[in-house]
Amino acid sequence: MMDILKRPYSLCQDHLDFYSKNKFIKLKNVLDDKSIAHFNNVISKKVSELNSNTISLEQKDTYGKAFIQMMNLWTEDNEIKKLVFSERLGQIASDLMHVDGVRLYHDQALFKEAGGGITPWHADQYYWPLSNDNTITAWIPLQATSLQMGTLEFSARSHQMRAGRDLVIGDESEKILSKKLRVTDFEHVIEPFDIGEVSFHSGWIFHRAGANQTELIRKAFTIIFMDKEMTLKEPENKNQLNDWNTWCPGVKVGEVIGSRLNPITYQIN
Ligand SMILES: O=C(O)CCC(=O)C(=O)O
Repeated sequence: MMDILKRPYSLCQDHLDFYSKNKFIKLKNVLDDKSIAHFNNVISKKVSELNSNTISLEQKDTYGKAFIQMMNLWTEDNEIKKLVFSERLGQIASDLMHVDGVRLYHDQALFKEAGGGITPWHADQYYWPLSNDNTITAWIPLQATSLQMGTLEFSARSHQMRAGRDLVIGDESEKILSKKLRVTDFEHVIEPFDIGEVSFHSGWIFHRAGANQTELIRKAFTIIFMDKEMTLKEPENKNQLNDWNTWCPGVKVGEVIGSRLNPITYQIN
């Protein structure tokens, strides 16, 4: 059944050119109905098992309202590990970045509750102590995702903008970045996701998601890949320091990030 996780995904030159230019891409049929149903099931079970939250949505801040967040589920569940180690996903990330292989930074489940709030504009790489931007997040919705559920939105080519890279995700980043991005000619891409469609975005692209206006949970699972040669840089803020300790334990500044939490998931033979 899970053959699809191993099967190569063929990317044409147009895909590669689109990604190079825009630093994100949405690809259809990366996974199929069966595999999505399966991972929806296993990931949902794991999230409910691990979720100890008792605070209601109303009591949460903007970040808390955006989603229930559970990290590195591959270390908790062997089925989820199959998805994270999927050759197909690793190959796509590797090809889009033009590198010889990728390793894991971390995975996470991002479940936007019914009535959950927006995910404010932000760029991920602000949080990461990584020496370059050869990073890609695969955002895998676990159901068909309508605009009303809060799909992932991108500001195409916005990696060119340096302003706003120092912003923590929150009310401020949403306010400042929506204003800044509005006066650029970067296209704001807001599209639904079909079942099996997956997006891939790089660390400096600005992105957000809308609120979940439905009665259903918007379930997404993300896998953050980096070039297998990625080295650790001196952290530039306390979030990067925290990420170093949490996601790359024991790695020294300047070294390739090869801790037990950062296995190579795909490489060209
Ligand atoms: O799922 C979301 O709402 C946001 C996801 C995101 O920002 C990311 O995966 O980088």
